[in-house]
Amino acid sequence: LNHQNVPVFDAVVVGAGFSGLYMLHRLREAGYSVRVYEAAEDVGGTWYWNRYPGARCDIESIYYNYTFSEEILNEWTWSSRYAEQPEILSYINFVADKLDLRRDIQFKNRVAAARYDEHNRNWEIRLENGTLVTAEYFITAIGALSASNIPKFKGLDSFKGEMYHTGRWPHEKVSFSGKRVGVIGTGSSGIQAIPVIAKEAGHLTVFQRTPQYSCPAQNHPYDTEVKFKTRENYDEIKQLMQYSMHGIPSGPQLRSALEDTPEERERQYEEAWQEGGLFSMLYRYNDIHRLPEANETAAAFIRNKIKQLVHNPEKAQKLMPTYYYGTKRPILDTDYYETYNRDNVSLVDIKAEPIEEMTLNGIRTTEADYELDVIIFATGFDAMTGPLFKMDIRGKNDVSLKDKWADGAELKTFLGLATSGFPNMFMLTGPQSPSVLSNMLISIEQHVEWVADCIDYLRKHRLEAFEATVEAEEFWSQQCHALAEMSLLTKTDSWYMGANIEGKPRGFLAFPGGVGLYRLLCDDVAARGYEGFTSSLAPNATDK
Ligand code: NA7
Repeated sequence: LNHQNVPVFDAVVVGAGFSGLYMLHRLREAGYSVRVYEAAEDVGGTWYWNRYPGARCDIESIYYNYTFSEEILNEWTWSSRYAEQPEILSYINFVADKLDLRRDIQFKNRVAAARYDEHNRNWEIRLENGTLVTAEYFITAIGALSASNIPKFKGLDSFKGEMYHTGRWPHEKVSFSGKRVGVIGTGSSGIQAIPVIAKEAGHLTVFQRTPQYSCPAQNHPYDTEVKFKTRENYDEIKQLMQYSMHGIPSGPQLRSALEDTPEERERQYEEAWQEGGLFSMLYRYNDIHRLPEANETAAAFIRNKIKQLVHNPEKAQKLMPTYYYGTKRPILDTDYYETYNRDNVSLVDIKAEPIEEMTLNGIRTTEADYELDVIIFATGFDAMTGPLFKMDIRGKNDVSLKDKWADGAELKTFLGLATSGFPNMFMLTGPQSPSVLSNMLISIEQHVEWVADCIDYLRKHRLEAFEATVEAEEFWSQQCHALAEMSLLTKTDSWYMGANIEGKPRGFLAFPGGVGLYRLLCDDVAARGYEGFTSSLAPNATDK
C-alpha cells in the first residue's frame, strides 16, 4: 500500500450519535486529530433513525443527557418527563452546534472495513466509497441497537404496499389515515408505536410473537420546580447515577418480595405502577431479578393489570406474558393495553398461528390471510455484535472480528471495551459492557472518558499496540456469564441473549454487574497501569 496520499489521523471514530460526538469532543479538546465517519446525513445515531410514531426515551429526560458540561446542562431544558424523539434529536443538534462538532464529521460516509497494520501499528480504514485513511486508534461508536432486523419471511418482496422498519423510519411523515396497517413485533418500539398508529389508522392488526410486560410511563410535562431542583443538586444526582446499578439515581430496596404479606406487596407494586419509572417495579424488592417465586409476584401483578385494562378476556389472555419479569428490558408505555379496547385494533398471536408468508396483499398465517396497506416491522435489532459485524474489521494476522467471535462462546472482550488480537481498537457501548442494561448516557460518558484517559496515558508513556490480553478477556467473559447466571436473565429468549436473531450464537451479551461496579473495575484497571493490556514502547519514542 502506498501511504503517501492517505490522510493520517490520531483517531477515527465511527458514528455520530451520543457516544461518537462526545468521543470527538474529548479527543479534540486534548489536541488529537480526529475524524468521525457517519452513514447518516446528520448527527443523532439512534435518535436520527428511530423516528417512528410515538418514539421516546424510557429514561427520564433530566437523567438522559450529557453531564460533562455544566454549561450544556444549564442551557437546555426538557419539556417533559419522557422526551419524544424530535426533542432528543434537537438536543443532540444543540450540543453538536455548541461544541462545533460538525467540522470533523464526514456524513453520508459508511465505514466498510478496518484493518490493523502490524508493521505500522495503526489502522487502515476504508469507506464504502473506496476512500482510505489511517489512524492510530480505531473507535467504534456505532450503537448497540443499530443493525435493524427484518426477519426473512417468505415472499418479503411480493407485498405491494408500504413497508417500514421502526429503526429505519423515513423522514417524511407517513400517513396511516384510513389504511389497513399491520405491526409485527411488540417490543419497546412496537408498544410505543401501536397506540399512536391505532388513533390514525383505518384498522390496525398487531402480530404478536411474545407478549410483554409493560408499565405506564406516567409521562407528563415537567414543571419548573423539577427543573430547578435537579439543577441545584445535579452533582449529587450525577454521582448517584454513576455509581448505581442502571445509571439512574435510585436502586433496589433491600427486602425480599417474599417477606411481605400479599397485601403489602400489592401496595408496593401499585405504588411502582403509579410512579412509572423504568425500574420502579424491579426496585421494590431485591430478589425479583433472581428468585423465580419473588419474580412471579411482580409478574402476576402486571398480568392482573392487563386483565383489568383489556375488556375482551380472550385478548387479555393473549397479551399476558409468562417469561420472568425483567429478563427482557422493561417497557414503559402510554395507553398500550387500553389500545386493544378500540374497535379498529385486532391482535394475532403468531405463536398460535405463525406467519407463513408475505403475499401481494398482506400477511398469510397458517390460519388466515390479513389484507394490509402498510406493514411495519417493529422487529428489533441484531444487538451488540450486529453493528460491529457489518464492517469487515480485521486485527492481527488478518483475523476478522466476525471469525474470532463466530462461536458465541468465543465472544470475549476485556471490559467490553477491547478484545485481544485487535490492538488500538476501542468499542464504545460494546458487547460485555453494561450499557444496554443502563441509562445509555451514563454508560457512554464513562466509556468515552476511560478511552480518552487511556489514549492520553499511552501517548504520555509513548506506548503503542495497546491490546487486551487473552487472560484478561477470558476472565472478563467468565465474570459476565457467571453474573448473568446468578440472575434469571439467561432463562429468557431475549436480544440480550442473542435469541432474537435466527442462527445467532446464544449467550448473554452484556456485563450484568451494574454501571457502578463496572466503573470501579475500569478505574482500577487504569490505576494499575492498564493491567490486563499489553503494549510496546514506540521504537521512535524519542522523536515523537
Ligand atoms: P425488541 O425489543 O427486540 O422487539 C422486537 C419484537 O419483534 C419482539 O416482539 C419480537 O418477538 C418480535 N420479533 C422479532 N423477530 C420476529 C419474527 N421473526 N417474527 C415475529 N416477531 C418477531 O426491539 P424494539 O425495537 O422493540 O426495542 C429494542 C430496544 O430499544 C428496547 O429494548 C429498548 O431498550 C429500546 P420476540 O419477543 O422475540 O418473540
